[in-house]
Amino acid sequence: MSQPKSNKASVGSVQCENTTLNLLKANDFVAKAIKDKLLPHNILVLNVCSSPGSGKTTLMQETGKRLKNKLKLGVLVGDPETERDAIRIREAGIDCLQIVTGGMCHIEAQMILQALDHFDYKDLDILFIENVGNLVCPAAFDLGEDYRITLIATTEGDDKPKKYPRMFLTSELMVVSKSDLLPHVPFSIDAVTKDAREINPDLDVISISSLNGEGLDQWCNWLQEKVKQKKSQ
Ligand SMILES: Nc1nc2c(ncn2[C@@H]2O[C@H](COP(=O)(O)OP(=O)(O)OP(=O)(O)O)[C@@H](O)[C@H]2O)c(=O)[nH]1
Ligand SMILES: [Mg+2]
Repeated sequence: MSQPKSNKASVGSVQCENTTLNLLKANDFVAKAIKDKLLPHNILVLNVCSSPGSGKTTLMQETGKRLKNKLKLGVLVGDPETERDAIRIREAGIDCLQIVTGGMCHIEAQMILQALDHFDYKDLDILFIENVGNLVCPAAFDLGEDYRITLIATTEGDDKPKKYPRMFLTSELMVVSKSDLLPHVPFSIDAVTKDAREINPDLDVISISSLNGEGLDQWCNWLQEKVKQKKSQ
């Protein structure tokens, strides 16, 4: 079995004592239970992470518009409070269940396991998990996903991968969002890609704008390719 994402070592000059390892071991146990539960259904599970406001929900909505007639999509979306994101996603025609974390800054595997009892997932091609907006804590919690995707918006600054390395170390795809704003902000796609790949050389990178549609074909192709690979496993 591959090493659980939550226990992957981070890089940096100062390593703090990790006092949360027992909690993470318990989480990894539940993440494995999620994998076992979903295994017979061949569902591609994607854990979508980012800082607050980088464009995760907007990307879910745009993905729905483009792929809902080709693939069966579902979303579990986590927020500390409100049903707002779930309402937006359902308006785009995708089945969605809101996970209200009650103030917690990340989704834990046990929340997904509980949510699956209330969500019709068995016929899905893709189950997206939109994580709570946060570049730190979600990196530590394996949710049983096949791939972790991290958005970084052009408005956040291109220095973030080195400051929040574990998020990028444990992701397979980095989506640079809000590319339509590039003419207005000091942000270099080359610089952010170089930094992120120094942490994780295997990281895929796609640049998108949910506003003008740039890169969304490439994003949808990435998703369709991963679904194909999942179904052929
Ligand atoms: N210019 C621009 N704005 C965008 C784009 N995508 C999203 N936005 C805007 O960014 C804001 C935040 O978008 P959301 O999709 O709610 O972001 P989020 O990551 O889901 O936010 P949280 O769930 O709160 O973490 C909204 O005002 C969106 O309209 C984009 O591609 N370009
Ligand atoms: Mg959102």
